[in-house]
Amino acid sequence: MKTFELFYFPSCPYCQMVLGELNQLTVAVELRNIMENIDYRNELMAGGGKTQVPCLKIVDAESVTWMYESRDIIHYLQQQAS
Ligand SMILES: N[C@@H](CCC(=O)N[C@@H](CS)C(=O)NCC(=O)O)C(=O)O
Repeated sequence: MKTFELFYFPSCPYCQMVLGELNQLTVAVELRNIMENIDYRNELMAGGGKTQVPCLKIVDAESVTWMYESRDIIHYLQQQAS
């Protein structure tokens, strides 16, 4: 089983595209606003290697993947929903 966390901030247009898509899908994604919580920003930097948002953290039993790029994230989430 995989879990998902989306690192984002509200005024980012790329994040809004992903959030808009999320509203259409039934995939459970926990939201991590990096402007609201410095711990999320630090986690993103430490794990993903940069603070660019949106970034989808994908966790499964064996690995953690940090996916950047709104288009890739949207495409990936659409696949998870289908
Ligand atoms: N090509 C990227 C662009 C993402 C992007 O430019 N994000 C900006 C916020 S709107 C950002 O995180 N800038 C700060 C940084 O790169 O550290 C995408 O489509 O996701």
